[in-house]
Amino acid sequence: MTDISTLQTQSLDAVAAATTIDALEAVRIGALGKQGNISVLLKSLGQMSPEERLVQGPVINGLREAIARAIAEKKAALETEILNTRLAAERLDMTLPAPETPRGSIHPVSQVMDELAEIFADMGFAVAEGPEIEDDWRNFTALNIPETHPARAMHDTFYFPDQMAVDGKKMLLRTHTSPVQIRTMMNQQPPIRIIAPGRVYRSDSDATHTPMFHQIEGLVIDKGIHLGHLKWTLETFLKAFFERDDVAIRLRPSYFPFTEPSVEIDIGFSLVGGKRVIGGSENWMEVLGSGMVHPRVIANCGLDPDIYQGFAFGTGVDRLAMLKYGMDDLRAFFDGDLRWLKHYGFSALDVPTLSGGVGA
Ligand code: 2NL
Repeated sequence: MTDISTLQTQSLDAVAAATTIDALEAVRIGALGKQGNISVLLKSLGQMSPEERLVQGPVINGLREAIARAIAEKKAALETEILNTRLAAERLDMTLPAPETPRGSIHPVSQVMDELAEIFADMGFAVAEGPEIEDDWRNFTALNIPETHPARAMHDTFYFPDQMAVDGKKMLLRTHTSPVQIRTMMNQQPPIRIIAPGRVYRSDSDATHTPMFHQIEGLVIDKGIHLGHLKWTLETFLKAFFERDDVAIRLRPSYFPFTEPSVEIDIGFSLVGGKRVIGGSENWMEVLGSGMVHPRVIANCGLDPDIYQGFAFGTGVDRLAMLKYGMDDLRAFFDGDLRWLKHYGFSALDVPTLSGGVGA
C-alpha cells in the first residue's frame, strides 16, 4: 500500500496539474469518488483493530480533508480564471442602438375625437358623456320620435329583452348620443354649449355599416339662438377640421323629428386622381345633420321654449376620420389589425391644436 504522505503528495500534485474544471472533476472522482483511492482507504478503517484505527483514523481523515480543501480552492481559482477570460474577451458596445420596443399608436377614431374636442373647446363647447345603455324615453320619446317611427323597430335597435325602465319599456343600446344632451338639458340651466361624442349602436352590418360606430352630436341652448349661429359654428368647425379656408358648405332643407327647421350640411369637394379633396364647390356630399331644436324637445326637458332656443347637429366620427385621412373600409376600424393601426395610427405626441394644425 502506498504510504499516506506519498498519496497526499500525488493527489495534491494532480489537483495542481488540473487546468480545466473537467480535469479537476476527474481528479476528485479518482480520490474522493465511491471507488476513489482515499475513499477506499477510509473504508479500510473498518477492518482495523480499535488501537490501529485510533492512530490511522485522524491521519486518513486529515488526508481527505486536505484533498477536499485543495480541490475546492482549485475549483474557485479555475472559475475566477474563466470569468476573467470572458470579461477580457467580451465587450458591450454602448454605441449600438437599443433593441426596438413595440410602441402603440393612437387609433384614428381617438385621434379624430381629440381633434373634435379641441376645435369645439376653442368655440366654448364642453364635452358631455353619458351611459351607452339608455331608456326608451331619453333615446326616443324625449326627442319627439313617435311610437311608430321605424328607428324604434326591433330590427334597427338593440333592446334588452328583460331589463325595463320604470315606465315598463325595455332598456336599449343608445342609437345616437342625443340622450346625453337630454340629460344635460334636464340637469343644467342654459346657456348650454356641449358636444357629446361616443359609441352608438344600430342593428346594421355591411361594408359601410358596423353595429357599433362613433357619433358626435352638439347642442347649444340659450336665449336668442338662431340658424345663423348654427351656420357659422358648423362652417368654422369644418374649416378647422379639414384645415382649409376654401371649405364651401351648402345648407339643404331636411327632416328630423327633433329639429325644426332641419338642415343637412353638404361640403364641397373636387376629385383629384379619383380621390376626394375637400374644398371648392364642384361636387357636394353630406357631412352633418342639424337643425333648430324642436320646441317640444326643449319643453320635454323642463325648459320654456318661449324663452330658450337652440341648435343641434350630429355626424359620424368614423366617417369624418375616413374623409380626412383617406381610409376606405369602415370594417378595418374595428378589426384590430396591427398592420392597419401601424399604417393609420397616430403618435401619442401628435397632440391636436388649432394653431399648429392637426393632420400635418
Ligand atoms: C345625423 C343627424 C342630428 C341632432 C342630431 C339633436 C339632439 C337633441 C335635440 C335635437 Cl337633444 N337634436 N341632435 C339634431 C339634428 C341632427 O344628427 O345625421 N346624425 C348622424
